[in-house]
Amino acid sequence: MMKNKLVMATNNENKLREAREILAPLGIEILSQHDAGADCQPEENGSTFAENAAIKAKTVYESVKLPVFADDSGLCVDALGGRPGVHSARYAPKGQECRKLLDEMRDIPEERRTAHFHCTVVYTDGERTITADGTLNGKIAFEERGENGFGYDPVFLCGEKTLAEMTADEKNKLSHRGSALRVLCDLLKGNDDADK
Ligand code: ITT
Repeated sequence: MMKNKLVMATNNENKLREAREILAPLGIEILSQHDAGADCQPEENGSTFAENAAIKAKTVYESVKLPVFADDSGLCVDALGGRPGVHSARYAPKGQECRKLLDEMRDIPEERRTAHFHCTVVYTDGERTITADGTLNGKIAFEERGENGFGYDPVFLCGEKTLAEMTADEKNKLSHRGSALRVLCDLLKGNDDADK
């Protein structure tokens, strides 16, 4: 049966907020792992987004025994061979990631500044494990712009605007997280219809 309440395995308040904004219109309510009683920080020792998302979802599921999903995401910069990628959260101390990236890329010309955000979400309810992906293509700007969003949003250009210059709605319509969560929702619904 389609569950309209899911636990999100994350300690990142911004991901939680965005997932709520994206899933509320689809009738899905999200409980944080903290509110569900799981105060854990699973060790993300996988080498892919999918492995790390599965580690987080399964660890929190074992603790709460309710349907859970996790999001593992990051920024992949072409000129840096895909870095910081799965290491995006650990690339620099919180709040300094944009400055460090701009510094590392200061000699890279505009045409070689292509990048994408990737998000893998993994759902588990103890019986089924479902995985969905989303990406967002863009470019790394030469300076930080905008106050919204989090992480690398002030340096990620989508057309004329950085993600931090967009409203939450504008970002969620385009974002890697929005795409992955909408695909997950469709897969969950498809599964439920097949069970009927
Ligand atoms: P949890 O593992 O607890 O969910 P986390 O922040 O450690 O939280 P990740 O390991 O998936 O999560 O790291 C994702 C990092 O990638 C995140 O901390 C940001 O630096 C970056 N990131 C992911 N999505 C982003 C977005 O939409 N905008 C800006 N930066 C993003």
